[in-house]
Amino acid sequence: MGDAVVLCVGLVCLDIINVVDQYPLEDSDTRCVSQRWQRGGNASNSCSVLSLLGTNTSFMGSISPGPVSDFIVADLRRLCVGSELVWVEGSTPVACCVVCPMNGTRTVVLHDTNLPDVSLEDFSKIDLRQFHWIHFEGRNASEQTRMIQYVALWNASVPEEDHITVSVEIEKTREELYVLFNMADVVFVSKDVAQSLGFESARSAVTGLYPRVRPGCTLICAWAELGADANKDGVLFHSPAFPPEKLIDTLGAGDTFNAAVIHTLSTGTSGLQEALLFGCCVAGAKCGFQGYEEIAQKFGPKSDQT
Ligand SMILES: Nc1ncnc2c1ncn2[C@@H]1O[C@H](COP(=O)(O)OP(=O)(O)OP(=O)(O)O)[C@@H](O)[C@H]1O
Ligand SMILES: *[C@@H]1O[C@H](CO)[C@@H](O)[C@H](O)[C@H]1NC(C)=O
Ligand SMILES: *[C@@H]1O[C@H](CO)[C@@H](O)[C@H](O)[C@H]1NC(C)=O
Ligand SMILES: *[C@@H]1O[C@H](CO)[C@@H](O)[C@H](O)[C@H]1NC(C)=O
Ligand SMILES: *[C@@H]1O[C@H](CO)[C@@H](O)[C@H](O)[C@H]1NC(C)=O
Ligand SMILES: CC(=O)N[C@H]1CO[C@H](CO)[C@@H](O)[C@@H]1O
Repeated sequence: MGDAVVLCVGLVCLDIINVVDQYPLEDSDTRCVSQRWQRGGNASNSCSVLSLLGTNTSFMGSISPGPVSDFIVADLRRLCVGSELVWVEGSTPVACCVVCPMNGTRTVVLHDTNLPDVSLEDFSKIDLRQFHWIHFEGRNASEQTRMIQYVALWNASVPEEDHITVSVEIEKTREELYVLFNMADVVFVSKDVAQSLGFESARSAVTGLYPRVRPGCTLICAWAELGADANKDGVLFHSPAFPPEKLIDTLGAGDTFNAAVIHTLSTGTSGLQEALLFGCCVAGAKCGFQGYEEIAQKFGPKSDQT
């Protein structure tokens, strides 16, 4: 459905990715199998996947002028992701990632340059008429709460068909983010957060955490190679994982899953069970290749799947 434009708000950074066949020893001097620059950040990755799946999408986040932002801006354009960038002074964050497919590990060292987060003031400057779905990567709960309240006011002022659905991702184990549980229509809670709150499976997490969300909310928890579970008003859903023949690159599997679920739900024509299955299917397939591009051939609008 071409008119569902999705905005994702969160971090964008540069990922310098080194693929190695053996994790390097400290103070050693080794070669990698391959190296690439990739636009990263959870919300920014989800935008790439949404666009490759054929959903119009824009990214909103803070960025500082310089060679890193030149790369990022060109890459957003290359993947047809619209941008609502907030230009600030400082330096754009860069992450060095060492991906070791043999061990199934991806070690990330992020230089979080603490750019000021997108504020309500920035957010209130964008034209909300173009968006039907806004996804927030939980980072700054107080400011994001205000933005979501702003969307609620917007909803109240426009006809039903122009209402904006809100989703949030609660990925980091930071207590102050947990107020976001009860602010959205769709909540993605990570395995990390679920485990830190004492849950040992996706199913127990979506059941046990349901009292924290609003009635009618869709609560979703992905659990790596065990797939994902969801709960909507006490009705439980599950999808298994669909592992690729060979694990190549699991970096961003979670972001891919979120995007594929949002892609499915935002068309409004498919249910939650289909969304979970599609999420696991695309995320699993993504673990079998580097980066995201192949998603377009396998699952995009011109492929024969979906
Ligand atoms: N090893 C795997 N094999 C098959 N599917 C996987 C694997 N890892 C992740 N997935 C798929 O990706 C989805 C998201 O997983 P999860 O959120 O645990 O990823 P993640 O490790 O947080 O990814 P990242 O942190 O790199 O974004 C899972 O529901 C599953 O469908
Ligand atoms: C979605 O993107 C396509 C291609 O860029 C564009 O032609 C179309 O008008 C967009 N739709 C909306 C609703 O913005
Ligand atoms: C990777 O796997 C090898 C071989 O099993 C093991 O010796 C090594 O400790 C592992 N490294 C990490 C970082 O897990
Ligand atoms: C959240 O964002 C606002 C606006 O950028 C900023 O003033 C505030 O310090 C941020 N809070 C945290 C905890 O980062
Ligand atoms: C906006 O409207 C949609 C559709 O009615 C509703 O599901 C959603 O909760 C509203 N969003 C907010 C933030 O109030
Ligand atoms: C930059 C950033 O916050 N990356 C995170 C994206 O999400 C994964 C889990 O899905 C984290 O491990 C990353 O650190």
